[in-house]
Amino acid sequence: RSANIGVVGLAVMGSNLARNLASREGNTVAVYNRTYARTEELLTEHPEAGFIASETIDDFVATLAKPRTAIIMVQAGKGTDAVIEQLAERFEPGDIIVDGGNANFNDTIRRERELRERGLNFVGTGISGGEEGALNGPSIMPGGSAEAWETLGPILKSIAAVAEGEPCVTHVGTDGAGHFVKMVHNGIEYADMQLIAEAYDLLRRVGGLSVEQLVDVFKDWNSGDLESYLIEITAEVLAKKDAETGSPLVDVILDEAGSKGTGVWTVQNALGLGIPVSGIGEAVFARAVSSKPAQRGAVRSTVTSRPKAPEVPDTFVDDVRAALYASKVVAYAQGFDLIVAGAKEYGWDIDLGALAKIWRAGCIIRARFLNRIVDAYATKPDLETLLVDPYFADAVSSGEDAWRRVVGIAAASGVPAPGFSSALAYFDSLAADRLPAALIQGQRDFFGAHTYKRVDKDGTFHTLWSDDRSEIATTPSTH
Ligand code: NBP
Repeated sequence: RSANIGVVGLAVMGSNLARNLASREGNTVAVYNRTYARTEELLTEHPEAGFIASETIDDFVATLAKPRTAIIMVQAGKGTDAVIEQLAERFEPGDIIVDGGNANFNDTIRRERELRERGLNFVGTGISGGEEGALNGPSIMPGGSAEAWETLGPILKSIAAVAEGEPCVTHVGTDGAGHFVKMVHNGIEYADMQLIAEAYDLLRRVGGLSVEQLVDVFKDWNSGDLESYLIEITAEVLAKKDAETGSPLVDVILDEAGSKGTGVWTVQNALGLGIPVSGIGEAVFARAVSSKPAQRGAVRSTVTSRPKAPEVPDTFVDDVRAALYASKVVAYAQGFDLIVAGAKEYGWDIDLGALAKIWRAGCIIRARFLNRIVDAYATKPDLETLLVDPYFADAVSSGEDAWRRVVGIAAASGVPAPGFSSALAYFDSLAADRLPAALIQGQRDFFGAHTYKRVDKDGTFHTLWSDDRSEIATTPSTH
């Protein structure tokens, strides 16, 4: 008996992915884990899967039919490098090594190049959906060569989530493209979660809603434009009572948010590429602020009075919903801008509409909203920003007054809403006739002779600030 696909790494993600593969018609799955006890556990618990298990990597490789195809699901970083090397030493030209872990796309670019030089196919693939997704259908974002996609595509299609009849997997682009978009996916997830958290906080602390009422609000929102996995689980988390105290669980969870790094990577790369992903940035920073108990305690004890919450309009719940929606549009617009910039920088041909399609199911940011993004790019593939797509432009402008009211109320009541307010500032920056960047250019010219351009003629100019303050042209006008 031989296997058409193998899985290396049988912790929670790998064993669930292996079970998912085994449950699909036509797949025979080989499995291997460094520590054999884990393999035995999987075999005992899931005899129905018909796994071909191996105790050694040599035996594992020997059970794979050619071209050999193995998916690695081990800890990102050194563990992944170690397993890649073990497989590469045993694989032959044309075989395919897939890394389904949360690799940094720069590592994926390097690994792909090194393995290509050895005649092997390497496919770094983003897999989203957590444990549940791995088992029942994740959203899958593979990079790598078109040749590898030919073999791997049908296998991945067989296990992916399905949205409106289509499997949530597409060949995103070459080498690191898959892991790059998975990184941005996670960044958008951070922004989305932060915005939902701000909506909750404002409605509770300023709007005076109880946690029980908030459960209903989020359930209601989940039946409209905001319908999404994250809104749905928000209602579930809020509805959960702590068994020990009887309080809502959210009130006994320590308010310090952790992270595993993909949000930070997204922002670091955006900074390098000059893309303002302020929504994702604020979300990463908000988690960082929350995790500074000493600073928070010090400031809390210094601040003697907090603003009194202002009166809120009767429409406050709807206002917050509109602010959330508009801010979410901004966060996604920024995330897609980053993907466009990454594609240009690294030479990937990424179909943004196809990407929005594969995020409609299986992954953490799955949402009804993504259909609108699919439509936007179908109408205009080279859209300057999602904000100018007619549907989104209308959604933002119809919620604009409410968005401004909410940001104003948040500031007046001392409830932090960095996601809502920075999204509004970003929108206002893009919409402004003139920006104070003109003054910044003047300052830069003053202290560093960095020059400036003029609105009324071509060329580059400098004012002789430390001389007679006359203006000189530093490059000849093109006229
Ligand atoms: P972990 O990230 O906890 O990794 C545990 C696995 O890595 C075990 O199989 C372990 O083998 C293996 N491993 C390690 Br650690 N070092 C190794 C080495 N040097 N050589 C061989 N194997 C090694 O597992 P996970 O949570 O299932 O995640 C797997 C991958 O999927 C990660 O890259 C993760 O970032 C990614 N991911 C996770 C999620 C999620 O929701 N958890 C979602 C999406 C993606 P052992 O049993 O012998 O120790």
